[in-house]
Amino acid sequence: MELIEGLTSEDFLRLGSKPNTVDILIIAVFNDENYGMNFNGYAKGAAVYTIPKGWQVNVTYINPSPVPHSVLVIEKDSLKKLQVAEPYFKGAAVPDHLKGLAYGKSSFSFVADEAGEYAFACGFPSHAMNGHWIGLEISDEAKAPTLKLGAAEAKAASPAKAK
Ligand SMILES: [Cu+2]
Repeated sequence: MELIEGLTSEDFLRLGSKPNTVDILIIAVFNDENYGMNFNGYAKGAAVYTIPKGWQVNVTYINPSPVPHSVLVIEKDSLKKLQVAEPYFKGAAVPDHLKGLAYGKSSFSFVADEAGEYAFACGFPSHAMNGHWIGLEISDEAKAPTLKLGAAEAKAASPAKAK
């Protein structure tokens, strides 16, 4: 488990090193929830990131398991599609998101320039419709990013990581 050694839930959401940027960590198969089809231990939208509109989102994706998964941002409404084709925001996907990635790490950035309800979804065929997604709200009202895990209260982002 070298890929996720030393990482904690504090790393799931951190302020970025520049203003109006945020660093998000998404770990596929974090535990056994939803037969492993989870991100950071949550599936079916049970975790929700809220990001102020206009912020830059830097995502690090890690899959420590031998089963291929991926992540991309799609509109929440398109979760029921069998094949999740393209990311909603420019650049908001890992490479080869339909093929997936096992035992690996990848990263991407995008600008959340449109408010709405989205999802961080797995692009591996049929996974998103089987619950492999968590929520992403791009908000006009939010002043700061938050992360809500399960029934817990939404939590503010951790401080930027010391470089
Ligand atoms: Cu998946």
